[in-house]
Amino acid sequence: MKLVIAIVQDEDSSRLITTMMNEGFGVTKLATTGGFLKAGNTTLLIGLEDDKLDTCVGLIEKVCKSRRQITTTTMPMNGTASNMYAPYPIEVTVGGATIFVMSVDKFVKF
Ligand code: 2BA
Repeated sequence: MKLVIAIVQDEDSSRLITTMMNEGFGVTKLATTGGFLKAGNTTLLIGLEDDKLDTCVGLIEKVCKSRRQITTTTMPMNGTASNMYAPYPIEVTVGGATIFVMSVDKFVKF
């Protein structure tokens, strides 16, 4: 058995959960926050049999789109005191999805 941990964008999460449920997967949704953008994203926990892994990853890939986002970082200002920083816009491409697959030693339900 495997546990899939999939970090996806909030915009894709409802459609992905509906798709996964319709295909018979069990899904738990966690509201999470990305460390870099410090913006909300969604983490899904999906427990499944090994032979369903490719189907699961394929569904995630089909539903989740990558998007560009502008964020601001700071850079040191030349010619000023060393503790002065200026805001600086950067563009990042946010997944798709970030997927971790873990082997499950034991699965128990009461
Ligand atoms: P965030 O950490 O908010 O990152 C959002 C996007 O910002 C990333 O998209 C990436 O394109 C960019 N980014 C992240 N760190 C960066 C850095 N140090 N410099 C420049 N750009 C950077 P994704 O790679 O698609 O990641 C989307 C979200 O997936 C992340 O949100 C984070 O919540 C999660 N994630 C990604 N890689 C992870 C990992 N190795 N472990 C745990 N969570 C991860």
